[in-house]
Amino acid sequence: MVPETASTNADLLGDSEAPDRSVLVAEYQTAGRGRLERTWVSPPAAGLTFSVLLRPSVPMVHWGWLPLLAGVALHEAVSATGARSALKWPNDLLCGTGDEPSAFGKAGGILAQTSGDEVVIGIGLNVSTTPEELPVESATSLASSGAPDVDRSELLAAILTRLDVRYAQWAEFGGDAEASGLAADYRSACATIGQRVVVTGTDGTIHGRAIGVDSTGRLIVERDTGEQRIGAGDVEHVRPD
Ligand code: BT5
Repeated sequence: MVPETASTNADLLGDSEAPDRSVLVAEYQTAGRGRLERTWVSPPAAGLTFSVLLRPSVPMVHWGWLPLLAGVALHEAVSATGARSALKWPNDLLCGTGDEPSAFGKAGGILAQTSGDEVVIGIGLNVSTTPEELPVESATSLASSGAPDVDRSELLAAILTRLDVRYAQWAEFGGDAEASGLAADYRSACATIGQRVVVTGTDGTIHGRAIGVDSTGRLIVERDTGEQRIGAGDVEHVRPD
């Protein structure tokens, strides 16, 4: 645990001395990273910002499941606090209080980065962050989602435990997400499936209905022109008119 650093992901990435499952927690990040050069912004001690270094023994072809696996672990630990949560594909944690999980705000984000034989999974989660402290309108926190008194240390321990259990199960099945049950659990936690979506990715912008997640973790989108499988991108859940 460090009081402050630029980015826990940056600190662990490429650290050849760090053993498998090293964890680095920071109370504050001055340059927290999101995907695609975006940032993660969180005031000191209001949330959790940490990274876990993994050296997976399973074939690299399955590593794409790791950020989704982390999403499932995060969802499980957060749900146990009493907050309602769901995943937005690929791995945003949504929380909220209404009836419709797909319309919840973003309470957590995951950034997986690979270097050689290591994968660093970074998790940012808004815990007691107030609406004024949240950096964007689409963000929320556990405190605003029905879990006002969460102990951050206990929650961190719960997330790491769930991550450990999920990782061991997945590794036991050689990284096979279907055989290990990970894919099924991901699908049932994922609020994106069944929604009208706009997906922005390397193939441009796609409009359609998300109808599933395949066995490699890609989002299946049904369009007028047929099905498309998307490996990476940003999803917006479109509310019905
Ligand atoms: C993510 O990226 O959501 C991954 C965030 C990972 C952060 C962790 S913290 C520990 C570790 N060390 C790091 O340096 N990073 C990891 P992405 O899907 O690209 O979303 C980024 C977008 O989320 C930003 O452009 C904002 O719109 C929004 N955002 C930034 N801070 C947020 C916050 N605290 N809560 C909700 N949304 C936020």
